[in-house]
Amino acid sequence: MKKFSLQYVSIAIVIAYVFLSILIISTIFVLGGPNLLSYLKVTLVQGLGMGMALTASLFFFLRLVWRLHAVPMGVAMIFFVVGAAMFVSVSMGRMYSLQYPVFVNSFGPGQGPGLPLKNVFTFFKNIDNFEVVEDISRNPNDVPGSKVVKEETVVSETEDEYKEGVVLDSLEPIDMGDTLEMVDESTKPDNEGEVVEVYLETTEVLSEIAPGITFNYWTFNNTVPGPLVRVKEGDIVEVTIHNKETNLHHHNVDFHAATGPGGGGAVSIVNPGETKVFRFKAMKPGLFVYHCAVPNMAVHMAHGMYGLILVEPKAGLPEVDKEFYVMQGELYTTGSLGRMGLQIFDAKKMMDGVPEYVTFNGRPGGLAEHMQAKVGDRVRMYVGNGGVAHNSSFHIVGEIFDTVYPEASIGGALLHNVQTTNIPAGGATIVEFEVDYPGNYVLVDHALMRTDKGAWGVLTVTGKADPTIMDGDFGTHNHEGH
Ligand SMILES: [Cu+2]
Repeated sequence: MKKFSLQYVSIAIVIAYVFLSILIISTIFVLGGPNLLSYLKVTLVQGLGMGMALTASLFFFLRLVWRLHAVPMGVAMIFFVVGAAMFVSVSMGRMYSLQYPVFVNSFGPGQGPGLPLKNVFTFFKNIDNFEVVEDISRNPNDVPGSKVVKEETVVSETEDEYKEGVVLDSLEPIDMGDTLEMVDESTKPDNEGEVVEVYLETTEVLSEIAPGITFNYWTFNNTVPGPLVRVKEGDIVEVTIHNKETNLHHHNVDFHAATGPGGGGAVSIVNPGETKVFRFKAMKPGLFVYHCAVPNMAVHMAHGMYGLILVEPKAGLPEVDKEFYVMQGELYTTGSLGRMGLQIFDAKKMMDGVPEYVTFNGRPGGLAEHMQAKVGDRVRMYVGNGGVAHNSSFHIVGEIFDTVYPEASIGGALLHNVQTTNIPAGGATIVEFEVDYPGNYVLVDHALMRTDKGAWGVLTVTGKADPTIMDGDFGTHNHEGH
């Protein structure tokens, strides 16, 4: 009799496993069709394998308890399992709500970093509505020209033309609530800056971190980082922010170049499909980060929502031959480095500050083959750090920075002859150097294991080699060895 019932239990376990597997696969199919199945195939194989192993171990365990033929031994076994479960669950913390990952709590002012389970399902259900972006990486050559008119080329403007640029009352007034008293415009001196229009579209898209590894990036204008905005000191920056209709989250933008609540974040929160316009005056020169700042801020930044705004001083920056735009960032994925398939954002890893990927311009290899210069060129790089956890020890292998604008401060003391410069999370730097010798120069975060996580780029310099600068045999070194 006992033998029979054990067999029944074993069969029931196997049937339950098969039934559960079919249920999971059909749920995924119903939610997101064949596309979602294909994105999740690696996870499915792993999940089914784990299910098989658990089913078998449950089977073994039951057999073992049965074989002991002694009630006290059976009770002791059950005590062991329950005790172990109690110990493990307590050390993981309390589960607060249905979210992914399950055990992430927050003491921050806003919403915690875990993704509510319903958002995960909504994402799967809408997977076919998301735009697939072929290359998420912003081209580092994408640097707009300076708007500063240098002294010698200034053409005298008539007063009318001069004032035309400043049309402050052409827009709806910004609703600041009852608490703010606005300064009477007529009592202020004439604004001398131009109005510079900036269009930012917040998007949630699918793109590859590396071939076969897909991530749901959140961006400004479909690239990471968002566009480099270039204005000059005193300009009025008029930002139009549109949140794409297919998005699942609200977004906004906080400009570190702005002075006022939330750097504009307070007046730019947009729901999917919504558009808002706001203005700020670029009061201080420098290279500043902008980023999405709706709760949970770190979650939005860790999906790729950051970029840089350059506020040039009134006199402009010195002329250079080449300018590049680079921004470091981190990606926190549930799958470990190199794991194929669709990667879900991992809030626990973000809270712990352990990114799977560290990137220059959105993905590993994002800068590859994009940056070129000739021997003798003066090069300037605008380099930012979206973080969200780590400072960058920015360095170019084989170069020395002639000039560093530390922490991207313009108007303060400059540094000269610098090897590695620090870029805080949510900060930037400007480096300038002349390229003297042809070859490949690798950009790194000198916390060098991060190159293995994706943080590298190459500046290729062409031209004649001067043997007085470096001389030797470049042909025989075997790079395969260590
Ligand atoms: Cu956002």
